[in-house]
Amino acid sequence: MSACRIEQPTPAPNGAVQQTETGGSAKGDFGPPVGEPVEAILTSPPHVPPPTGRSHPAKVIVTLDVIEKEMPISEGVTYTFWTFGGTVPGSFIRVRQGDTVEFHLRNMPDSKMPHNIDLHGVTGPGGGAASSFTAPGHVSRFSFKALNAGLFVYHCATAPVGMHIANGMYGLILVEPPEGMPKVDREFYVMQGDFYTSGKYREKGHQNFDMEKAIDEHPTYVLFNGMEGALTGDKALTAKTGEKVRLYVGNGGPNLVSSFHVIGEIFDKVWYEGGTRFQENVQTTLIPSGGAAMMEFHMEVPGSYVLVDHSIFRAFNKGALAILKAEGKENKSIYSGKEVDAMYLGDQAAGTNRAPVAAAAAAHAAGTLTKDEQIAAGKVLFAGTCSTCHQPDGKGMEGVFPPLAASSFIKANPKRVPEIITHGLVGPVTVNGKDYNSNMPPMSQLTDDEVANIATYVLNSWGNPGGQVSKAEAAAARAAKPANASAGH
Ligand code: HEC
Ligand SMILES: [Cu+2]
Repeated sequence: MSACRIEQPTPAPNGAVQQTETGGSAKGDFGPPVGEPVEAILTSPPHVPPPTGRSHPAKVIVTLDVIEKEMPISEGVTYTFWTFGGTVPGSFIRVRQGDTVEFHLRNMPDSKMPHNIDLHGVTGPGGGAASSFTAPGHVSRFSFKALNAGLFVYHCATAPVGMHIANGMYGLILVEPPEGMPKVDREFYVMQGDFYTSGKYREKGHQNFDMEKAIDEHPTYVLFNGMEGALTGDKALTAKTGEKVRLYVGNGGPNLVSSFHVIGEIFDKVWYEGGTRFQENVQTTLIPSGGAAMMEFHMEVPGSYVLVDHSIFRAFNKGALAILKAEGKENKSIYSGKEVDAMYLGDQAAGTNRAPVAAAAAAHAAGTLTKDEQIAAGKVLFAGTCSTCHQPDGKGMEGVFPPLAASSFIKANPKRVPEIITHGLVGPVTVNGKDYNSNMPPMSQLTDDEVANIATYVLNSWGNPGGQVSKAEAAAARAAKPANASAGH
């Protein structure tokens, strides 16, 4: 096998494109394993195992543990995940085309469910599923020869399959071409998944799987690496300017297709669908459920680059957002502008401390929530939700967004604040002697806790009359028929 297999089709002299072929699985058997068996190095996301560095086929032993465990899915929200290797996505597996993989699947004794594994890189019925059905406390073993090079998804295929995948049972296996992957400075492992919880997005406390929502394909969360914020703040991916970065991106689904995009970067190369050929100069690449892609880019300008599913409500309202932070010298000849700021990232911006939100949720659960805790949480939430329009200091924007600071409107009827948050406000209003006739969209995505905390913060800030809004009052405001805009006067 020569290195030319990953080169692009080159135009033939007559101008027609000549397709070079790798020969697929028929050419992927390089004979029996050579030398002693090797233990595969498995890594947790976002890490990728080192290249195999081998030039001969080997017997590779993979031992993967199935662990059912409770982990955070968002700040102050927990979920019982079913995992391959204790993480979502599961451990990254890296082998070389022609390797014989001896797979050991161990289901931990404290598991409640049987599980198995279907690797899309396996040639054979079920991709390993039938041979790997494993009851709690048991181990199963099967072998396969990795005949096709590429980046492949693996997942649990135990009934109900959708539920096992929705609970986080997927990961990636890279089958390197014989000559290995081209050298880069950094490799990262990112995998998208959609999640279905009984409560709303960011509803605090433990959340159960919601089968109805899953069947309807209405996810509560769409996430990279299994948790909102798994790759933001101090857990952001990092690189330096001048470096070449490769992402191995999978989509576990179970339902959604990903429009994968990095804000502020252009993919120099995309090995679309995780296959052998690459496309160049790509903005957004489609990653099907149960599919994967590799992409490469060169870091020129320092700053934060935002990985999103460009089906953009998923990024800003369901969690599908990660950060790659590049450090290095400014390069004003390439980009003169400023860093992506809180306007774009909201409460995902580096330095935003969401701890007060979790603290308030915990206090609410314990029945000890104080007004000060609500104000502290409300301040964080205000910054992520309201400050874009009303400004961080509540002063609004002349003629466009009315002030919340020392607002005559709020003073006239403080009780309307939670109602305005959940239902929005349309039509003429007069605030502090100035007229506005605009449209505030409903912030119905917020949970009742969040509405209560924001309202309490607004009422106790910037010279407003004070007071406290409870979760029950927020729920009542949501349920109430919205009054018309001028009712406060
Ligand atoms: C997209 C911009 C936008 C966002 C985001 C927004 N508002 Fe508003 N808000 C407006 C506009 C515009 C009005 C005036 C609507 C009208 O003219 O009827 C308004 C009016 C108000 C009023 C009544 C008028 C006043 O100034 O006292 C309150 C209270 C209020 N907003 C609170 C909030 C809170 C709290 C949030 C965050 C949960 C929020 N708004 C988010 C645009 C926004
Ligand atoms: Cu399973």
